Amino acid sequence: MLLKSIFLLIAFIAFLIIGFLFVSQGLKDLSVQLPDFSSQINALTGNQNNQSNQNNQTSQPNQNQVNLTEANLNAQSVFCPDVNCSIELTDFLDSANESIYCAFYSLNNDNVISKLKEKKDSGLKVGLILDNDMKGKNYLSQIENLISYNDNSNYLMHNKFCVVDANKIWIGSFNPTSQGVKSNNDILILENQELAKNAFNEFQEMQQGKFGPGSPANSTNLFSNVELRFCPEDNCKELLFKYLDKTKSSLHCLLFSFTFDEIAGKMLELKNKGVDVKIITESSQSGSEYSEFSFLKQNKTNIILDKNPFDLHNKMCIIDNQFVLTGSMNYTSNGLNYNDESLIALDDKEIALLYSNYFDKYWFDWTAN
Ligand SMILES: [Ca+2]
Ligand SMILES: [Ca+2]
Ligand SMILES: [Ca+2]
Repeated sequence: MLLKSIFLLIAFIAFLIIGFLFVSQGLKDLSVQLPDFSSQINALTGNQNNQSNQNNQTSQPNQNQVNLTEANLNAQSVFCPDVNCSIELTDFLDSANESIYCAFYSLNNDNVISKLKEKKDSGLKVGLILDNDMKGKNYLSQIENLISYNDNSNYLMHNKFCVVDANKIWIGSFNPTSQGVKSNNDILILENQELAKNAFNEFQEMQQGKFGPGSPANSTNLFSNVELRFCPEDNCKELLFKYLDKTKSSLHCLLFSFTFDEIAGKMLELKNKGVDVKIITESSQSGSEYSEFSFLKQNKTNIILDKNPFDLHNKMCIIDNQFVLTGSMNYTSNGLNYNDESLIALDDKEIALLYSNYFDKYWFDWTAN
């Protein structure tokens, strides 16, 4: 009996020792595996960071360029519906002597269509890129031979620019359509060969069927007082935030569709720092659950809705009465990340004053009872 008890005790102790060794070995294995596993996670996230850094580097044009020179620019602005933008565009196209290359999301204005045909018939080189939303429209039949379409339906060819005679560009928020003329839109007309070349390169790129994310990030920034980028490849977000970050006294924006949280967050941050932030956004877009209207309003930022029964279609901001940011890019995820868009930043006090007058007029009209 005693022997049996001693045997059982020894067996129990042996069991405990073997069990302890087994568990501690298991823990050792785990303790070896855990660092490996976490180092794999680190490696993965590290790689991802590197990758996004690389992407940022390739899509932020000319970050290393220094000593940019001031562009010799002849700049004009056009504001609708204060003037008839289709007449202004037709006049602009009429001024061409050699070539016209335009990229528009949509086009149904008869005068513009007739002018393109007339210029082509008189021997000019004429090219047009439209979004595939415009394909098969009857009124385009007379110029169908001039048109290339964006055939990728995952995102829009949303540009609104023209280059004429390789030295003048028309660029802004205006689609030459019946709706476009009655809506609020702004356009810059800039005379500069390098900017025109940049826009023409983008035109050619799209004509070759290269649209959207992954199309060549080939915009070059040569100037200290103006920069033109084409989204999504040229990192328009970086350009926009470069200017938002340096805002000191005022930020006045007219924004058609506004759903990009990070931009609204930045505006609130600026407002809280004492910057005079004023935003007008399109009323028909403000009901979207993604709209920043309620967020900014709840946070006591000066934001109002437009009273144009058509669209407040601008995508522009005036910063410190000195800088103008405008183009085709809505402040939305699609605008910043997926569609073919343009964004131009201009440092020009005279043009900024014209933009401020336009802004102030509508701010006054639409805040008055
Ligand atoms: Ca492109
Ligand atoms: Ca490009
Ligand atoms: Ca409206």
